[in-house]
Amino acid sequence: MKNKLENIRAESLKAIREAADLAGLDALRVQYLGKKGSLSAVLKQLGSLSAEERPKIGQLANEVRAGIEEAVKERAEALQNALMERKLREEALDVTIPGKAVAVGARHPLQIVWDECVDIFIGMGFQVAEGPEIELSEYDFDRLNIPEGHTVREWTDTFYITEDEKVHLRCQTSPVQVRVMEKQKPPVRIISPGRVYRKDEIDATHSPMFHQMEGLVVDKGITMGDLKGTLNVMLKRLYGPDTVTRFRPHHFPFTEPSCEVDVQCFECHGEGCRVCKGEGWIEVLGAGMVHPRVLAGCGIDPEEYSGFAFGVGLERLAMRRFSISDLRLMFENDVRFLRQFS
Ligand code: 2NL
Repeated sequence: MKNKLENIRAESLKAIREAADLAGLDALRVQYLGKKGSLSAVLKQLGSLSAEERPKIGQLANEVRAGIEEAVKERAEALQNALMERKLREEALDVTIPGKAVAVGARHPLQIVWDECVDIFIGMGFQVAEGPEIELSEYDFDRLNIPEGHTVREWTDTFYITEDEKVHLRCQTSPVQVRVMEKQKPPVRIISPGRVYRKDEIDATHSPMFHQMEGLVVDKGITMGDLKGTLNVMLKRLYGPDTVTRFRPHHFPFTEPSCEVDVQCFECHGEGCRVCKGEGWIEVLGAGMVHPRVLAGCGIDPEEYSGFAFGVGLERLAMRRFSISDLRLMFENDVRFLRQFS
């Protein structure tokens, strides 16, 4: 029996030292130390020994068991350490590798002036109104007091959708405001930014599609003073607090009286230079008191209410703001152009 125990000790210790992984090691532990293991098998035979031998063999068996347990513990630790080291090696992060750059876009220059204008007017209590780009000629022309025979109504000036010229791509955002006046009792305080269409040939200053922002205020007692005050605030916010403005008489069918608004040239301060083409002034927008016929056509009594309106081209605003010399750059979507405004 002594030999058997020594054999078990030698064989098990060798196998345990060579165990390749934790699962294999556990199988060995069961094989040698388990209830049905080889050590238990030997111990079952202790009873057949003489009283003299029994304690010696018993003690030896205990030593063998302790030795095997110790070996299993050591091997388990070694395997666990090796496993941890491999994981640390394999899952190591190289924190010095440069990160992946996120491609951040830039707002389009047109969007920048659009947002700025909207902010300015929201700050003065206006609401933003939107409407269809395909309009009824009734709303884009007739209701705005634009008579038959006006150039804007010509085939050559407008993109008609229907043969009878009753439906077309809007050439201003005024019909949006007509629709608001029809539905909403004064006070009305709105701006309507959006796309408009004219049948123009493309060049450095013309495009068949461009963006306009119109504004409209209707209430009791609205005067030219309100118009001037509001537009001065807008232009000073856009061009700086020292901006000098000029309101010059003009004609629009939908306003009476009407005016065009200039800002004094920021380059020469009115002297006349290349930027203002010798004028000293730069035209920025058109405006006027809403024509009584337009108010009446929308169900608003012009005896009780008055209003002012204006329209400004957003491309021109952006071109002046960012010194862009060619309108076409706005619509070519060349990233080298767009990145300049980030
Ligand atoms: C321009 C400037 C303008 C308006 C637009 C307008 C809208 C309604 C009633 C009256 Cl609903 N007027 N809009 C007024 C004056 C000027 O645009 O240069 N247009 C060709």
